[in-house]
Formats: sequence, structure tokens, C-alpha cells
Amino acid sequence: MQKPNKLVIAIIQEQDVPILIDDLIEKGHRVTRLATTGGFLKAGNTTLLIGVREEVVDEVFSIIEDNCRTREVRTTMLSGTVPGDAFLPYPVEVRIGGATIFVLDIDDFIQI
Ligand code: 2BA
Repeated sequence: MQKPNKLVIAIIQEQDVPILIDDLIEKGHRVTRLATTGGFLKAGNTTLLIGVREEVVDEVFSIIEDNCRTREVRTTMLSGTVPGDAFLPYPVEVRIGGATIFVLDIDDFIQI
């Protein structure tokens, strides 16, 4: 195996995880799944760590694009008021995903 030199970090919705991971593995990629929580919605999501060679980063993007959908979510937020006062709930509609992706350079890759 050639050493990966890019780390793709992809934050995706939980509904898209099983099919996306199957597709990545089927196409020969290695992936680690982390259970994470979005800061805004405070709801569960999934972060994938995918170490790859630079030349296949675009292929990974298109696998993610093929398997991750955008969804509208209705939720209730609480308005911030002065401490000790009541919080007022108000509805918001939020568009999530398909995926939020970061690509980092890998300085070194060691397996012991
Ligand atoms: P959450 O932080 O729970 O955000 C869920 C969705 O809420 C976001 O979808 C966006 O549509 C909306 N949202 C987030 N922050 C907002 C704000 N301050 N005001 C109004 N609306 C806001 P996505 O943008 O698709 O993000 C999905 C998840 O990806 C996020 O979940 C977070 O876990 C992660 N994420 C997105 N951008 C990030 C970033 N720059 N750094 C780290 N994580 C990020």
C-alpha cells in the first residue's frame, strides 16, 4: 500500500453513513468513523477520516457526493435572554449537508 498523503475529513449525516462507507470500502479506500455532534443543532452526525493519495481525492469527493443528500430539518431554538429570565422557543428551518469536507496534508503516516 502506498502511504496516504492527504487526510479527507468529512462530516456527514448519519442516514448516509452505511451506504457511503460500503461504497468507499468497495472502491478500495480505508475509512474511520467517528460519532460526532453538530455544534449548532446539537444533534448526532458522523465524521469520517479517510487517508488517501492526492491523486484519488477527487474520486473520494465524487463518492461522497453520490451518497450524501441535502436535507431540510425543522427544529426549535431557544432565544437567549437575560440570565434567570425565561427562554423563548422559536422554530427554524435548517438545510444540512450533503457533506462538509476538509482536506489536510499528512506530514507522516506510520503504522506500527
Ligand atoms: P451543525 O453545527 O449542527 O449545523 C447543522 C446545520 O445548521 C448546518 O448544516 C447549517 O445549515 C446550519 N448552521 C450551522 N451553524 C449555523 C449558524 N451559526 N447559523 C445558522 N445556521 C447554522 P451544514 O453547514 O451542512 O453543517 C453540517 C454539520 O457539519 C454541522 O452541524 C457541523 O457539525 C459540521 N460543520 C459545518 N461547517 C463546519 C465548520 N466550518 N467547522 C466544523 N464543523 C462544521
